[in-house]
Amino acid sequence: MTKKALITGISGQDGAYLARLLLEKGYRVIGIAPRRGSDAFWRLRELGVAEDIAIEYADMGDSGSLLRIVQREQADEFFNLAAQSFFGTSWDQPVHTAMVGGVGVTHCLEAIRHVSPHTRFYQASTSEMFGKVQQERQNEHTPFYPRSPYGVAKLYGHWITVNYRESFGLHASSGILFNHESPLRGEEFVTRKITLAASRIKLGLQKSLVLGNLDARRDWGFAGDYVDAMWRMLQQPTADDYVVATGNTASVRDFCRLAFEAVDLNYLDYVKTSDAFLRPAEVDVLIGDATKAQQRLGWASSTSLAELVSMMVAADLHRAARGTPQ
Ligand code: NAP
Ligand code: G4F
Repeated sequence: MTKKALITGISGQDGAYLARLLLEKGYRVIGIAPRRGSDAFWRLRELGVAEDIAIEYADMGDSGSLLRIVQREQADEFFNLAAQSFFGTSWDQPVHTAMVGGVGVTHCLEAIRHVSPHTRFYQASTSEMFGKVQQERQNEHTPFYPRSPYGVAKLYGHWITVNYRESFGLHASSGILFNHESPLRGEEFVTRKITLAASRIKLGLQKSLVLGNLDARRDWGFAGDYVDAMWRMLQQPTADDYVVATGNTASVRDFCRLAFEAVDLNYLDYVKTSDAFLRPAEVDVLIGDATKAQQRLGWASSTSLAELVSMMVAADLHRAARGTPQ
């Protein structure tokens, strides 16, 4: 029997990779998106899957729009990837961030609970919930300490998922994913900002790159690997929460060095810093312990940071040469 999956955040980085993975597995995929401009689905086009996905328009702030889709489709699986996911914007629009990434999760769970309780649910939780880290390596038992309105909203989304699982017996899992990147990453995030700039500088289209905190450290993996972990969570007999990470950490400075080396340049000649890109409260270092995901899901990251950087630089060189940012 063909399985059916609903994906919110279909136009985002993870939405595109997850949709491709599920299509490869023979799923019927229905993407949920807020109505935006005509270019919203460039990632789906880039992966060559845009024509294979049905799009339904709904907003995370509009419970009725989500309820109607959940009721009509009676999907096997529901992946909630929608969020205002940029740390910076979460300080400018904290209430909107909470509505989409926090309360919106409850709208999804309420719809499933009342009109499609057999639907398995995945919540896109985040390592930002660990924020000011309370343990050197963060796992499912590490206390949370979010450092932004985004992290706080996601913490609500995480706990409401746990709560609906425990209260109503829903198959609802929370994936606590560490940073994952790809050529489809939004340009506002530091990795893509760096790979795009290195490519443009190499081609003479840009002179320098201005960043904020070069000493922040992240556990960076490849998004294509991480969506596989999401899928594996929903194939388990019982729902649970899992940390998904590479287990390695590197600084923004390290990422710059690798990206500029990939185009035979020295980042020290081009990278500048400005206080304008510093954050009111920083997450200094993240490093995940994905032992549980390895043991129970059989999942492991299979892309090194160097491979990730060269994949992103290659894509951005191609785009820069073509004259398009995407
Ligand atoms: P992304 O590229 O920013 O995608 C977010 C998606 O949410 C976009 O499709 C966006 O649509 C949609 N969205 C925003 N506001 C919405 C609303 N009001 N109603 C419906 N949809 C809305 O993020 P991503 O990197 O793919 O990440 C996917 C999810 O995983 C997010 O929830 C993120 O917080 C979480 N996460 C990401 C990482 C990471 O490192 N990438 C790590 C941990 C957790 P528009 O573009 O049209 O606004
Ligand atoms: O790339 P970033 O903006 O990602 P951040 O804040 O870690 O959040 C991402 O990963 C989370 C998972 O942990 C997701 F939940 C979230 O949705 C998002 O996908 O920043 C990474 C680091 C920060 O420490 C930041 O201060 O890079 C530092 N940084 C230094 N200069 C910069 C810049 N970040 C950005 N965006 N732009 C800069 O110029």
